[in-house]
Amino acid sequence: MLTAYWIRLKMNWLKKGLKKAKDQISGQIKNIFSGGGKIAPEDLDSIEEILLSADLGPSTVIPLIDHLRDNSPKGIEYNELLSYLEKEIESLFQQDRKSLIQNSAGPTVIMMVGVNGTGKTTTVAKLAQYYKQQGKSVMLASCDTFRAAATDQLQVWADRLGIEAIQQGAGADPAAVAFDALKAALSRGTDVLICDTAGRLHNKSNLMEELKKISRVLGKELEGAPHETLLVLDAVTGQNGFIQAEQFHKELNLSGVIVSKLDGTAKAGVVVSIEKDLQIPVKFVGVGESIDDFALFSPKEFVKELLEV
Ligand SMILES: Nc1nc2c(ncn2[C@@H]2O[C@H](COP(=O)(O)OP(=O)(O)O)[C@@H](O)[C@H]2O)c(=O)[nH]1
Ligand SMILES: [Mg+2]
Repeated sequence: MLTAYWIRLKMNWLKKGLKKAKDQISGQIKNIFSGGGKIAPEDLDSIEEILLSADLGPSTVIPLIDHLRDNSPKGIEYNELLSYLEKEIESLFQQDRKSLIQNSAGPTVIMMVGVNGTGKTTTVAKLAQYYKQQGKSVMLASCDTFRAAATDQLQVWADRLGIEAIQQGAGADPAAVAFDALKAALSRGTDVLICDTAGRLHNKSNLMEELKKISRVLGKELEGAPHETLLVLDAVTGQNGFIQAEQFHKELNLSGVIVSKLDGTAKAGVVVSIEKDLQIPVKFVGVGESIDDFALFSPKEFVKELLEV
């Protein structure tokens, strides 16, 4: 059961999540080599453009291409180019990769944050499913009290998953909901509590202050909580998403990023910028709207899939 689940996630992530980016990168690189043999140094401009258009960012792309220009005056073979790019891009990711922190004394508390519409609520459900498949008990906290629809949406997922979502309805204090939910998780011995939050608030409330308050309240009730603060970032927003990550990290000290909607864009390179320039690990990716469209992020598989035909 668990194995089938993992295989499905892995296939989804590689095929579905990276299809557009793969067409953009390996598809076009292949075209440059279509005549066979080596490519000339002047073709490196086209390779540079291809990598930039996938949002790999100038600070990553330019040094790579400069190195090839300086060191391959007689041209480069296809395989040589691919293995160089694979090795170098993979080395930009954090090498010592940890999975999500577990609070063995229980519960493990996770806060999901991000701007409106990035996919937080959907990702809360995907992560709950991920834990359920590992035999863990999961509870949700409906801390997006901005609209009644937000609570309803989380409740629909909770019902489908057969788990409980603690809620107080629209307009309630999000920190009070978090407090209630943590109390409930502690008293029931729940393994994992995932808190959904709002991406915007009512007039005059400051989103970051509200999120910090939720975090403080959780930490007061249970030492070390929240154990993970995960930002959901919509891959389609590219560079804008990168700025969001920077802002959330400054305020909330993120423990990781989940990149959603990777299926909808060729700009998968944003994943590299987040790790390299912000030094925040990308822990999972979302590759569609259904609950299984989700996978643990692996830099090796990511780079291989993007570059190899
Ligand atoms: N294609 C695609 N759509 C997604 C993904 N994750 C979420 N969505 C969709 O994005 C929209 C907003 O998601 P929601 O979870 O409500 O975002 P929230 O406002 O951050 O809670 C919904 O229509 C989701 O189905 C994903 O990985 N891929
Ligand atoms: Mg939501």
